Amino acid sequence: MGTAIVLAGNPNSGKTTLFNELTGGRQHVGNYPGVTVEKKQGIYESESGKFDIIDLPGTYSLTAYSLEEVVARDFLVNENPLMIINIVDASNLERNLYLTVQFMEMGVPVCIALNMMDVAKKRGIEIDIDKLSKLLKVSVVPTIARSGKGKKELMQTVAEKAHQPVEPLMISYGRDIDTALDKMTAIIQSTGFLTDHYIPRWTALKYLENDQQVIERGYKEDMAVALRLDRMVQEATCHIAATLDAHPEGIIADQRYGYVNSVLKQGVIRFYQDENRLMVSDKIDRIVTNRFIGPVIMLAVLMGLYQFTFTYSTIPVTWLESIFGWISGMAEHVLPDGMLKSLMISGIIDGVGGVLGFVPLIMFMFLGISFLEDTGYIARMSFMLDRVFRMFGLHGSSVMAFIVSGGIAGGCAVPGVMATRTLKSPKERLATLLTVPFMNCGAKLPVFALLTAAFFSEKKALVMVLITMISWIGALLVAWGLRSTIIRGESTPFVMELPPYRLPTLKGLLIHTLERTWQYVKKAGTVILCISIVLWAMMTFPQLNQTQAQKFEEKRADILLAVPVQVLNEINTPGGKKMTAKAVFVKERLLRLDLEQAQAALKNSIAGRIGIAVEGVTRFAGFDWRTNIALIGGFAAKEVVVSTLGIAYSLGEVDPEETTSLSDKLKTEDGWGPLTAFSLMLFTIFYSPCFVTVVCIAKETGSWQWGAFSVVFNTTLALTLSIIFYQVGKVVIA
Ligand code: BGO
Repeated sequence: MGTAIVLAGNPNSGKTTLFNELTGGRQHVGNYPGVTVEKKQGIYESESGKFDIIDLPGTYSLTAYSLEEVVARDFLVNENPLMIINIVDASNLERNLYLTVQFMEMGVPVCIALNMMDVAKKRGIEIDIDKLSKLLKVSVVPTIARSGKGKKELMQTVAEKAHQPVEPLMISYGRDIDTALDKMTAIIQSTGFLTDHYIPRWTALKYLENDQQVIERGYKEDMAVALRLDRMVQEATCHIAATLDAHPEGIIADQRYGYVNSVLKQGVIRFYQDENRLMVSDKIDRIVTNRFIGPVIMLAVLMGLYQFTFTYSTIPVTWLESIFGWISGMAEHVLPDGMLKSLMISGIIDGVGGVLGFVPLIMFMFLGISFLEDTGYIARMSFMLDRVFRMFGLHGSSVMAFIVSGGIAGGCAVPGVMATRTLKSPKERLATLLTVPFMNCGAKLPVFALLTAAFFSEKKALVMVLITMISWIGALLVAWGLRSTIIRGESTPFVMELPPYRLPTLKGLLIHTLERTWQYVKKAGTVILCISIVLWAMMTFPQLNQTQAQKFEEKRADILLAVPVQVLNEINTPGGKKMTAKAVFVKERLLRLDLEQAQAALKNSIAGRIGIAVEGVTRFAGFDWRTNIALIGGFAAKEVVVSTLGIAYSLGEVDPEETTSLSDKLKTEDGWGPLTAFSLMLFTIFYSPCFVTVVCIAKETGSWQWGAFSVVFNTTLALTLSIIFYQVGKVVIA
């Protein structure tokens, strides 16, 4: 082992200042061998000993991308210094510790000089130094290099720890990388490959990071082993690209940051304002996080957020509906009957209306959430609920997304998915956003209302409670299942420290809200419009062929030919004087014919054909082709289930708010009963989210695979549950 102590750290962390403080006038400047990078050397001498101090070039990482990084790394490997004094900027811990972790992975002894403590204090950052030291298992000494404060303690610690053996840090990089790392490390160890220079796991890690310097050195050292390692890296890279759609290098960097983050989140950092504010916060917390009153306050706050999002946003939603209603009316009036008119109204205008219709909801929800976030209340809520949610692999903050999505029946999964942005851990966020669609959004309610009115009119309240409980239990169990299988991984340690309460500024709230809302419009808008048009086409094409259409025309002609001209005039002058009984009768026959034609057209469409094709499976859950078409329509928006059922049962488009005629009809239909109705409710809770939610899931996760997953997984789950329920129910009733 050499005798030098090196100073290493990020640029601007205060290395030069500390170097000057330690060495005073006893320093000289040269170059590192073969390169023009400046090398400063000096001597520190005190009662704790005499040390050579070398100032390494400032770097953020230890890859081989820049000359500075290569120089720093080579120096550590070739000169084998006694110890690294790693200067860490206390006001920017996360970024600085990223480098620290890499030193520790190299297995070189590290002592942290936690510099800029004055700056951190000014910024309201308080650091638990003992905890940081304990978690990282390295000595940490606070310093203010500018004033020389802490330098003596630092050098005493260095003298004490310099000769102690160190264990290299081993971070888990996730199953795929860890498996490759272990296999490669074993080969490196058994062949002694580059072991004179690096520790085996570090070499393997650098191979996976595609580090050209180490790879070139490897070829010179032993071509056979180097090629074997190359192959293993290629295999791992392909596997990771296929399974995680990422490069090993990216995952390694993410996991390192994840490690640093988890250390910091275990109570190492605390932000505070000033003593007075802290005391006020403590007093408020005594009530707000109280074991008994806390949950009541939380429920009230959640109800308040829910009310705020869904009550006040109805005003702009109504405006938007009126505007789009007016535009539709204009198109209806101006455009000639035909395909273009149908596309304009049902595809484009409804599609744009659909995108913008969510904007007020999202805006109001984010305004509410930003307010709770900025005041500091969300941290309290997460703190109180974390233990419960953690059991299911979620996070305390998941609760808001569930509530907004319809945890209290009547929300909406689109803002719910967006609300998961408050979750910092990617795995818990993913599990939350995949399960929030199980909540009972406002669009599912007309379906429940229709079926309850038809088959459980005596037990409306009980059915609603049951449905709410099933959706919560289902969502939590699925989250647990996902977190134990495909989204497996440690839960993020929860930040137990709670920031002080603050009064948010209006400007801050508005900026947050507008930014997040704009992201929804920008990211999801165009895709939603396209899918809206595709769904319209699925429900419209292919149209009835000429012979089929002709048949309806002939029937219409038969009716009209059989009535006197006077009655025809009565029918054709709407708003005229009261119609005679004969005219009313004829008009009803014509209307019934229209409805039959609409039913035939729907049955003939792509959606209709799919509905008929899957009947072979869905009848085990009690659903015939008509229900199937309605459920396909529900992919556009869940309330469409009701209106499409209306068309499928020749009642025309049923208004989801007014379903008496449809519920009366279902009561008398063959194949319908309480069992089928509840099976359909179960299916409605769990099956594919509407496509707007699917687009949001894809955009928020950054992967269409997760969007597709939510469609396939949820529908399979829903069908399985409904079939089990229906079949068991049939046996029990029999
Ligand atoms: C300037 N506390 C404070 N407050 N500042 C510090 C500390 C500390 O503990 N340690 C260092 N600084 P370098 P690298 C400057 O140069 O040692 C300051 O890259 C200025 N310059 O004084 O150079 C230090 O070697 C004009 O600040 O870092 C320096 O790692 C106005 O952090 C800066 C204000 O230190 C970087 C500061 C013309």
